[in-house]
Amino acid sequence: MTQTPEQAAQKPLTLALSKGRIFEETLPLLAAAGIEVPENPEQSRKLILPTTDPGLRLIIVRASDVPTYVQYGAADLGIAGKDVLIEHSAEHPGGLYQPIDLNIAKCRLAVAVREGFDYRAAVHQGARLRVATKYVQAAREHFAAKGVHVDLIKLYGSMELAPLVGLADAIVDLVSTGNTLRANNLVAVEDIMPISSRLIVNQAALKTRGARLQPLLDAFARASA
Ligand code: PRT
Ligand code: MG
Repeated sequence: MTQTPEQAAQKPLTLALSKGRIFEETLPLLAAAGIEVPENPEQSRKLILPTTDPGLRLIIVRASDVPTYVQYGAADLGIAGKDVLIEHSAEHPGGLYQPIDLNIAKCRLAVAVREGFDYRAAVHQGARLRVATKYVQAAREHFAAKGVHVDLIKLYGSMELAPLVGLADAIVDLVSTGNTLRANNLVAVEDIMPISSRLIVNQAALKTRGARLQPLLDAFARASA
């Protein structure tokens, strides 16, 4: 894996992102920088995608793995939701430079409960709440700041099910249209924070490949302003 500085300078920049909404909403930002992506990861199943800029390639990874690829330098930069970045930073503090809020893949992190569950009364009475979530770090900070005692139950998906089958009193989940909550007879009772995706950059790449990275960072900043 050891490279001479000349080899490193010639290697294309690698941008890590997840398929789905982040990929779709990144395409217009790349287009604003004059860069097109000829292949669609949903169809091609390729994990490394060329772009029309020979100096830039994409890698397609799980949303929660994007910070890991960037932190270890396997990707020079990446795009990840604030939700993912909060959970990652709790385990790997200080490893990532997060220069630009791209204002894409927007939603909010919220507390939701079963319709009819009196969340305010439970909080007011000082009841110990069972909260299921994938966002353990953000949830812990939120309830600690409010002085609410919670037992957090870590889940990896389908949080909406937990209150319906008695696993938890509440969930902390991302909400965009609210359709998923409604379909499962849940209601959002508290907003925790607005979420959008940020550009993240490997610290070493910023130093050694800054001249290559800067025009791309500038283009992203202009396109997302
Ligand atoms: O899906 P997978 O398990 O592979 O990973 P992921 O869910 O982490 O990835 P992906 O692509 O679904 O989400 C990537 C990023 O998009 C997240 O990290 C968020 O920052 C952002 N984002 C924006 C969302 C949503 N909106 C969103 N609505 N991520 C997830 N959702 C889910 C939410 O968890 C809930 O299940 O959609 C459902 C609610 O949607 P509504 O419209 O019914 O309210
Ligand atoms: Mg998803």
